[in-house]
Amino acid sequence: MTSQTRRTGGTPYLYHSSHWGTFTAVREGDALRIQPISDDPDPSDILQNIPAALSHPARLARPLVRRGWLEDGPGPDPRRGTDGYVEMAWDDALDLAAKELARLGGGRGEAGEENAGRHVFGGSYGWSSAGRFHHAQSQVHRFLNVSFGGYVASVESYSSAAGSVILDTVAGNWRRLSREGRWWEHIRERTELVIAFGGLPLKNLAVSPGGNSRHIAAESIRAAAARGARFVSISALHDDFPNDCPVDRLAPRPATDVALMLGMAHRLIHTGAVDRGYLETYTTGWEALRAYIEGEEDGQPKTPDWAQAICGVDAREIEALADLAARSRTLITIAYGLQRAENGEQPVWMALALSCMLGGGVRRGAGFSYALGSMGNHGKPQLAVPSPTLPQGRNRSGDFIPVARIADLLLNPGGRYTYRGKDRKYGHIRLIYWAGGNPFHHHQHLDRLRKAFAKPDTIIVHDNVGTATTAHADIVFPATITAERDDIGASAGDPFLVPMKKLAEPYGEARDDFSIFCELSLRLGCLAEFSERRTAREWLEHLYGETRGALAEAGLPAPAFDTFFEGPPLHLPTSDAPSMMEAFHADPAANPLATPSGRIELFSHLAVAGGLPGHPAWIEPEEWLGSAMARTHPFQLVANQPAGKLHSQLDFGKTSMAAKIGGREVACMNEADAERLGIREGDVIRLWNARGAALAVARPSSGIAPSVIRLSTGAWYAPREIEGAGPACVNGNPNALTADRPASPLSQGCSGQLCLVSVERLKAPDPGTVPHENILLRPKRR
Ligand code: PGD
Repeated sequence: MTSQTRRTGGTPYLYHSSHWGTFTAVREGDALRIQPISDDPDPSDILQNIPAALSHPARLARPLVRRGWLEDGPGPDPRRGTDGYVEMAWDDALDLAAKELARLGGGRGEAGEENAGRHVFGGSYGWSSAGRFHHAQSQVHRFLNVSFGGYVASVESYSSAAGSVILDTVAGNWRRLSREGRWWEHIRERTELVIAFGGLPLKNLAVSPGGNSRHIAAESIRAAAARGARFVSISALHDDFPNDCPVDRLAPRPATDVALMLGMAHRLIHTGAVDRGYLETYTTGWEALRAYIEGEEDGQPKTPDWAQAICGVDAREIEALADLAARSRTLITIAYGLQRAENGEQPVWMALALSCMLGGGVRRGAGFSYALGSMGNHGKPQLAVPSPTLPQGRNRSGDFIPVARIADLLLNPGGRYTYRGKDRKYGHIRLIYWAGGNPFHHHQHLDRLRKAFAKPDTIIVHDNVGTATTAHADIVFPATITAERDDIGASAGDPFLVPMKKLAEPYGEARDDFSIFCELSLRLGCLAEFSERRTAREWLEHLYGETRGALAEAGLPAPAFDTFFEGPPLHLPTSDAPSMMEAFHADPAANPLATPSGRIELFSHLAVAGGLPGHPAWIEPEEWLGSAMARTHPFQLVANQPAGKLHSQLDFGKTSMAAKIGGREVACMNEADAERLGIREGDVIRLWNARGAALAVARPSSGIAPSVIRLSTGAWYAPREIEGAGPACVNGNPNALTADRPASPLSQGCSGQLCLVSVERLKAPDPGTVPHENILLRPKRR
C-alpha cells in the first residue's frame, strides 16, 4: 500500500473506507477532500458523495418522537408516514424507548420469559456502513439477543435469494460457488469466451460489502480482449457492459433469458456438442432435462425458433452463440438482477446446466460463475485469515422470515407460507427495531409497505438521515456516519484491512449505534452483557486480535493494534486453496457437493418439494412483455441498481445529484418509443400501474431495447398527489411500482427488478420534487 498519509504543509491524510472504495481524506475548513488510494486502478466516483454527508440538512441532529405515538401511546397507527415529530433530549428519548422495550419484554434477556423476542422484528436488513464494528445490523442483532433473548430474524438478502436458494439446492453452497474461483485472473489469462447474462456492469462491480480497495474489472476485461477473448453481453441495456470494451450484444426481452438458454441447449444437443463425459461424471438428472429440451415432456421442443418467439433474439444468432460456446473455453456468468424476478431460480439453474453441457469448469477459465457481474468482491482470491466481525450472540427466538416477506409478516400474522420446501407461519410483530437499512427504499410495492408499517405497536429506527423509513418510525435515534467514528474496514475477497480513522466530529448530537445500544442496555439492566465492559476502542482492538493472532500463527507480520491503526491498510494474505468447484472437479468422490447426490443436480427432488419443476424450465411470468398484462401496461420497467450511488445512500451527494435532472431520477427509454409517445429528452414522465406511480425525467436512447424503460433504484420515496392522476413518488422511486410478489414458493425471494408499467408525458403541472431534508417532516424544538 502506497503511503499517502502526509500532504504538503504536513496535515495528515487519514485512511478510511466505504463499500465502494478505500480512500484517504483530509479536512479543509468545513469541507472534506477525498482521494482514492493510489493502488486502485479504477476508483469509483461514488466516493465523491461522501463529503456532502458531513453537514447536509437531511442529517438528523437530535432524537425524534412521533407526535401521535407520544400523545396516544403505542399501538397500530395509520398516521405513520404523515405524522409530525417532536425533538427530545437524549436522556428523555432513551428513557421513553427503554420503557417501551421493557413493556414488550426487553431487559430480561437469557433469564427472561422464553421467546420474549418472538414479537420483535429485528431482521433489520440493510447495508449501512463498511466498518465491521459499527455495523448497524450486527449491533441491533446483538442488542436484541442480549436484551430480549432473541428476535424474529430475516434470512437471505434482497441481492440474491432465488439464486442463492436454487444453488444451495442443486450445487450445495451458493456462497462458496459465487465467491470462490479466481475468475478475474482466469478471464485475463485463459477464457476464450465470456457469455455474461446481465452483462458485467462496472457500476455494480464498484461495490462490495465491507469495502472494495482495487476495482480490477475494467482492466481485466481489456486485458482479456487484447489477448483475443470475446465477450457477449446479454441484456436489454447497453450500459450493462463497459462501453469502451469490445463486446457483442444480444438483447432478449427482459425475463426471457431461460428461453434463450434452452434454445442454445437444443442446438448443442442437435450438433452433438454436449459433453456427455462431464454430465455423467459430475451431474445427475441430465436425462430429465434433455427430455424437456427435446419436447418429450410437453410436446414442445425448445428449438432456437421456439426461443426466438419468446425472447425476440434471432434464432440464427442463438445457434451461432451455441456453436461459438461449444468450440471455445467458455465462461458463463449470470448477474443477480436476473434472479431478482418472478421465477428467478430458473435462469440461474439453466445457466449452470448450460455450462455443464459445455463441459463445466474442468478446464481453467471455463465454467460457471454466479454474480461475477454483481459484486466487486466475487471472482477474486479469498483471504487466508479471518477478518473482524462483531459477535451477535445467540438468538433464542428461533423465528425468521425470508427477508423480502416483511410486508406479508406484518399484514398477515398467523399466515402460512413455504420456504425451502418447509411449511412456516408468520408471527405476530409488536415491535420493529431497524438500524442501518431503508426498507422504504429497498422493498417493493411501497404503498403496501406503508399499510404494513401501520400495524406494530412501536417502530424504532436509527439512521444518519431523515429517510422515508424514519418517517414511518415512532422513535428515531440520530446515528453517526462512518466518517465520524473509528472503525475497521474489511471484506471477504478484498486483501486490505483498513484502519478507518474518524474524519469529523459527529453531526449535531448524533451518536454511534453502539453507544445508543449501551445506553438502552444500561436502562434495561443488561449493559455488561451487551458491551462486555469494553469501550468502542477496546472492541476494535479485540476484534482486530483474531486477525492478528492468525497472522502471527502463519508467521506473518502481525502489528500491534495501535501500530495497525496509525498506519496504512494492512495487506492480508490470500488463500491458494482450490475453490469448491476445483476440488469437486479434481475428485468428485472425495469432495462431493452438499447436494443429496453429491453432484450438480440437473433434476432435483428438493426443488420439486419446494414447489418448482424438477429441472430448469421456462415458466411464463405474470409480468413480461408477452403476458396479458402487457396489453394494458406495455412497458417492461427495469428497476436496477443506480450508477451514481449505492442503493439510497448519500442520494444528496455530488455524484448522485449529477445523475439526476432537477433533483429527479432519470428514466431511460428507447428513442422510437419516446417519439411514438411524443416524449422528448428532459420531459417529466409518469410511470404507473395498479400498484402506484412515479415521476421521472425522460432520456430517450438507442442503448435500450424497445418497450423497456429503466428507472434505477435509490430516489428517496416521496408520494404526493398529482392533479387528476392520484399519488405518485415525485422523486422517482421505482419501488412505488414494483410487485411485492415472491420469486417462487421455494425461495420467497425479492422479485423487484422487473414489472410492467404504462408511460406517458406528465399532463398535469409538475409538482416538483421533495428535497431530501423534507422527506421526514422537520420537527419543532421542545
Ligand atoms: P441502503 O440505501 O444502503 O439500502 O437496501 P438497503 O436498505 O441496504 O440503506 C442503508 C441505510 O443505512 C441508509 O438509510 C443509510 O443512511 C443508513 N446508514 C448508513 N450508515 C449507518 C450507520 O452507521 N448507522 C445507521 N443506523 N444507519 C446507517 C438495499 C437493497 O435494495 C438491496 S441490497 C438490493 S440488491 C435490492 N435491489 C433492488 C433492485 O434491484 N430493484 C428494486 N426494485 N429494489 C431493490 N431493492 C433492494
